[in-house]
Amino acid sequence: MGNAPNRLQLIFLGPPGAGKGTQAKIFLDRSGIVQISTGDILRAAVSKGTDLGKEAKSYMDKGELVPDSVVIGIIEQRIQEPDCAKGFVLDGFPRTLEQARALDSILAKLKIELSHVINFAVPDEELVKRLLGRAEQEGRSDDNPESIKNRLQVFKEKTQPLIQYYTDKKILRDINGLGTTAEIAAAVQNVVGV
Ligand code: B4P
Repeated sequence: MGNAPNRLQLIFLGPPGAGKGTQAKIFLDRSGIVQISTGDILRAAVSKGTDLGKEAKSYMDKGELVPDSVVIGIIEQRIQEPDCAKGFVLDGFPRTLEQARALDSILAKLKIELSHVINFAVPDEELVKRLLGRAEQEGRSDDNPESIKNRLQVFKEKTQPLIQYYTDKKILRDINGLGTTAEIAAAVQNVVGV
């Protein structure tokens, strides 16, 4: 097993508001490597009113995770699309150990490996400030105080164990998520080399 030269498979990990989506977009502009955001895919389904969207909305508005089987199915299909030939940045996936283990199986079948898992560390107070700021600007339905509190709790219970999971695999790299977006993008570039 091994990656083709120049392929990059990255995971951007971190709590809600850590800057995963923000940094994945900057990375896409710089490298041309696609961003796969489960949050964006689910929000697009909600706005189109598809069956997936109707199911996802009830979880997202409360700050709960959408069931593993749903998001795993989305990712399995998406990473086999032609625009992923140079690799991809997973933004917001995996979020549970079950998702991480499923991703390992999917990648093993495709004979590709994760390059790095970038963990953006940001204190809770700053996360809440950012998400409430976004609520004022973008009006996302899950950026309200109750849902934000739940999303942070869900992160600690369900997603934080992934830090140990990827530390054990020796591919986790911590990045300070405090600072300007340009400073953080430079730190990502330093780790990834692109
Ligand atoms: P996401 O869309 O992933 O939402 P998020 O965790 O809030 O992160 P996002 O990427 O949007 O924010 P970012 O940190 O970039 O998920 C939404 C919901 O979808 C979940 O709650 C869940 O229900 C569902 N879902 C998604 N994936 C799932 C999965 N795998 N399994 C199950 N359910 C899933 O940035 C936030 C804000 O911070 C922005 O306003 C930005 O401008 C600001 N910001 C970023 N960097 C900054 C910086 N350096 N300084 C100041 N502000 C900054």
